[in-house]
Amino acid sequence: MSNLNHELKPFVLRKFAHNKGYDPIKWSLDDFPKWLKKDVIRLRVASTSHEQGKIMFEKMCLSVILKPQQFVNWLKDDYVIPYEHGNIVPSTHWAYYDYKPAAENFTQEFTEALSFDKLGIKGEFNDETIWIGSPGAYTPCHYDSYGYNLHLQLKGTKRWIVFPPETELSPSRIPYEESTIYSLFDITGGQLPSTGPQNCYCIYLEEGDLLFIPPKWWHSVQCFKGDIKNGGVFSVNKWFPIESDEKEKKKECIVGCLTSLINPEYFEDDKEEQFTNLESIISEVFQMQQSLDLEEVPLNKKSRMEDESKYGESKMMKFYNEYLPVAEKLPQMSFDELKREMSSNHYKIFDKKTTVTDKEFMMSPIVIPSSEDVLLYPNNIRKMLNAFTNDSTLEHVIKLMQNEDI
Ligand SMILES: O=C(O)CCC(=O)C(=O)O
Ligand SMILES: [Fe+2]
Repeated sequence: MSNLNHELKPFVLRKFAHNKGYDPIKWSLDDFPKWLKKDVIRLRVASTSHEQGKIMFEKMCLSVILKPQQFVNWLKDDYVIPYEHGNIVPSTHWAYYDYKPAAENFTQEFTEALSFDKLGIKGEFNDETIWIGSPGAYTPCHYDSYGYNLHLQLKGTKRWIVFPPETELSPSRIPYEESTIYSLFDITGGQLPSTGPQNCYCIYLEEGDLLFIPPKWWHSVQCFKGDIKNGGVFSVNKWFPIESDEKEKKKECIVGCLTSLINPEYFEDDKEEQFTNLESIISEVFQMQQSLDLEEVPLNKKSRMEDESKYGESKMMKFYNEYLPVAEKLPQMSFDELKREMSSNHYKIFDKKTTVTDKEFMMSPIVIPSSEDVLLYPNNIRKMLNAFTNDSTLEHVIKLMQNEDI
């Protein structure tokens, strides 16, 4: 990344949606079924009792398929999800309809009305992403490979814990998700590293607030308070591309290939065909890059994109400089304060050793994980994969791969 933006900090613009007269801020979650173009939805479900150290990655949650109206009713406590060990209700479990590309799942009318263009923030693609959850639902700590992020809160309240990129949070590509680098620290359970910088930022996003997250900042996000009428926590975000994404795409391609090579499930299929696929993916990405390299110029001098101020880092800087003077900075928090924040309020966090007999814990039906992806890999394999997919390893690999002599 160029040094143009290494000093960027996250900020929040309170009531941005209201100030911009953004229509969706007035919508009701009751209309959720009307917005969708699908008859059923898939939710990620887990217990609101958080066992310390057990990060509820997607594959560890229960996957539940509901009709959209059932989800709306469930959020209001007017419907129960039947499950073999007892009913799933919002007081014992959370549910998250998360990470859903708007264009793929919602009607054109909805997608257009929700576009960030309507906030005066024009983007190159229509790739707004939708998140609707109940209090307690969370996305484990991670950073995103591409671009910078604008996240807009529409209903309810969400807590964001944000860490600078240099924080030593044990990045891992297991469990694998394209363009997501997870931390192995259970931030939701208040577990934090004892080495490296010991500070983070913590903010509660309320209805209408827009959060700016600079490239590569870690974040741990949890639905906190549901909308008064509907019980849901609803937000929409968009990642805006920057020039260095081209290089990130190559890294992601290599990570995808390495991960699939060691994934046990992968070996069950026809190996030969898989390897041919991997080879063609790699050469496609690198060929694409070669043609870009020919016209490559230093990115901070001249953008490949036709209108410099419209896309990429210069667009980000324009947005940053325009809004920083009116923005609210995220309050800084020491790790000790964060631990207190996580243990003091809101959610039940249990230490496995000391609370097995806790009544509340026993009464809450524990969701059986569908598959514990993280545990599928022996420790050494996980370590090896993370070493090979470490950012500086990948930088070096790309240099070597571009060297025609080898
Ligand atoms: O809202 C969430 O649960 C996660 C959001 C997120 O990771 C993002 O906007 O990049
Ligand atoms: Fe993210």
